[in-house]
Amino acid sequence: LFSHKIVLVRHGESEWNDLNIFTGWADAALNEKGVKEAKQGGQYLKEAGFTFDVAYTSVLKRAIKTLWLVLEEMDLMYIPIINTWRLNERHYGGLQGLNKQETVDKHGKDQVLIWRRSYDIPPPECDESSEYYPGNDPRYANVDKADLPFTESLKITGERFMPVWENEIVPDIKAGKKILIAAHGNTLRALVKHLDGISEDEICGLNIPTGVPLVYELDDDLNVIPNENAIAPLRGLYLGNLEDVRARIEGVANQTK
Ligand code: DG2
Repeated sequence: LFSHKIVLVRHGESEWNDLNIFTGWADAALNEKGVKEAKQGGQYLKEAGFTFDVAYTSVLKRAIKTLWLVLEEMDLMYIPIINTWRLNERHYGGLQGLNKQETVDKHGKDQVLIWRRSYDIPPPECDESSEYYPGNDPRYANVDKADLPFTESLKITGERFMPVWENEIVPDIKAGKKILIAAHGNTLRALVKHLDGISEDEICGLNIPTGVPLVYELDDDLNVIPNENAIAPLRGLYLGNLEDVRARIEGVANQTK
């Protein structure tokens, strides 16, 4: 049986993750802990004998830097890197720059959970004059204005990432290339929802930890071959100590207690 392996990794902890601030398309840097997590992730991949032919990431520095650190640990800095805004984090609209706990205090835990984790309810929009509207950021000058969001639900995030998945990544996988994707909490939630066929209800309870490589084995039709040590509802395998991974998943959930 011929199978393909694909590895996903959320960036290491960012300065805004640590400050518990909604980030979205804001370009927060990795902090020291995040740098360590990224290097550790690279070490796990190296020790497990992984190698890659091409890597995909967003145009946000926390994911890009994570990818660089992973590739450096693996001595793979020469492979091509494809940066695409379509892998950016979900745009958090009017919540970007706000503290998550303060937002709970103001709007209530249930409302914030809907904004963070519901499938198709987007957070409030940001203003067109806001520094967080991507139309005001030169890095998106070449993107069709109609594609630039004022806010995004998880559903919209998945829909704008899917063209890259279908038209670039799937053909690469089918051509036998080994792919690494360094992205974000919610872009990866959208991708694993697709890969694992997770329902709209179940995706609300799913949190992705920072800096932990997540390995998927796919058959020739790109269906997931479930790993026996996967943490449900995922069917892919997190590398590293699974107790530690579970604790980190809890930590993400607890950002808005
Ligand atoms: C976080 C995810 O994105 O936040 O935008 O604040 O993965 O880029 O750090 P990331 C953000 P939650 O949806 O988990 O609140």
